[in-house]
Amino acid sequence: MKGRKTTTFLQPFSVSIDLEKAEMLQAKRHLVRKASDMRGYYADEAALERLMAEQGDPVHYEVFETPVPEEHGHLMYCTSSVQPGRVGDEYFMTKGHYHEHTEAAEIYLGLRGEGYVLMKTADGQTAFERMARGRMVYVPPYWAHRSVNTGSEPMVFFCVYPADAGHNYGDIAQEGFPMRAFLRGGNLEIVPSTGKGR
Ligand code: S6P
Ligand code: ZN
Repeated sequence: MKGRKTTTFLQPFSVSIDLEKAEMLQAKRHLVRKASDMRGYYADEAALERLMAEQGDPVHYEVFETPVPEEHGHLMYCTSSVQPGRVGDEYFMTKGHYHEHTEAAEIYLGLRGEGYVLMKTADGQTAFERMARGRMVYVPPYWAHRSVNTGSEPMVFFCVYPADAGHNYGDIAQEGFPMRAFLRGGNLEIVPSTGKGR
């Protein structure tokens, strides 16, 4: 083998993903984001409070991971599951982040449900790509990404990205996202943000 080993040496391993349920089995890390974790993110803050008053504190999304060392050379992988639902007329979504090392790209592969990945750059470019079972979305370096479930069942996707990428939520918390996904008049609308929420 050529070259010096500069990252943790691991034995090969494999994990199962139940493709019917779209669940990573035996995941070792499980992150849950509930409505109360999403305060400040949706356009209609009052609608989020109403939803919590009516439904308790429903789960908005979960991430299942079997971690590897967060080091250059390794690849982190996970499944994310975004619940169906709306806050007012805005679809449930993830917080969204840049990678701390902004040159780190990411691949999403849709396993279940449908929705969109909203993306933005720090210099004001925006894009969105459709997510569905069997569809791959490439999030290039420098693009912040947020996932939105526009369907009626959980939207689940597999993610893989450089394990040392890190996550930067602070910039989105400050800048907000320049577009949002709504159900209006029975139709999906992805429109520019008008100021409220992140
Ligand atoms: C990680 C990858 C996903 C998200 C997950 C939750 O780089 O993009 O696993 O972490 O979809 O979204 P967020 O924005 O709360 O991290
Ligand atoms: Zn990411």
